[in-house]
Amino acid sequence: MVEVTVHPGQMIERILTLELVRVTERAAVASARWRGRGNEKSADQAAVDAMRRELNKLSINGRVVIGEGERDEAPMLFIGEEVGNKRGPKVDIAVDPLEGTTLCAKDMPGSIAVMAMAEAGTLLYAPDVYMQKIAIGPGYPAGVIDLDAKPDDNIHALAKAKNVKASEITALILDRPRHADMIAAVRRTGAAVRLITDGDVAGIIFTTMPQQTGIDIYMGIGGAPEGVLAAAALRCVGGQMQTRLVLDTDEKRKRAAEMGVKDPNKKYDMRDMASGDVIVAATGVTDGALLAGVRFGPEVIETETIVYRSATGTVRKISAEHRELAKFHLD
Ligand code: VTB
Repeated sequence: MVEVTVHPGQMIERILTLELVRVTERAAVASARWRGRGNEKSADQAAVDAMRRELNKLSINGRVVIGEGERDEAPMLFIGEEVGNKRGPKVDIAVDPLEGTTLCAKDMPGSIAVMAMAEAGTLLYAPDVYMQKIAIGPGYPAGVIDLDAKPDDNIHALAKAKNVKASEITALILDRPRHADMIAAVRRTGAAVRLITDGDVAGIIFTTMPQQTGIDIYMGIGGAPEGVLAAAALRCVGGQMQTRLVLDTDEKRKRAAEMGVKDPNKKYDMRDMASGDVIVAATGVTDGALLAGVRFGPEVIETETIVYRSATGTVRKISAEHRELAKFHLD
């Protein structure tokens, strides 16, 4: 018989991996009831309620570092809120109970319930502002991409590292007017641009599985909380990511400073955003390239979840059939 020695700290993490899956499953099911109803607020609220309820059952001493907003504006899962039953390890919690609220409200592909849990003090405490981001998946030499390089230079450097022509590269970019110049510059290299209307956490994760998704690189400006969640996932499988907070007003600089941001122009890399051991779980709400959405049957609810663990680099896809439906607190 093979003996497996598990470090006590790792044991907690291993057990919590499945606990995290339960949390995102509940949030996904709750918000999936609101798919296609045109009501972003209710879809988000349902996910928040479910996620908070489950988080508070976990044997952790958790603190929300990425949440629904600051205390005065978010009654639940606000930044700084303590979660868990206090009988476990000290951990940082980053949540986006419904990433892609608009996608869910319109029943469009790609909305997910996502969260990360990490050793206390290791996730970037990021204000809810915009963030410049660039990311690629694993397998490239360090320093191939640079947030401050021109988009076309990044495409050419990546093509060279991949040993293909620029025309064989596909970049994923959020479809926003602010990205018009970037999109044009990427297309001028011959590379393709896939535009998404929302959901750049999944968008960045796409770069880690180019064979499946067809995406080689993500670039553009999205939310900072979403950036930290994506960095945590990338930490588990490898890849490169660089970001910078967009602190373009005194008010934003002040808020960031209060949250511990010393240098407002700092260029963060993946490890600045997620420096310790981390677990990330995401459950599909609507169908998407990463995950299938929730399926409601007469007696069974099905979910699909992906869970990443940095300590071992293990990625699990968990397809679940739920038969005890009372646990979802659906009316
Ligand atoms: C970004 C992106 C998110 O919303 O925050 C975006 O990171 C909002 O961008 O994934 P705009 O302000 O330009 O609309 C998402 O797409 C979904 O929350």
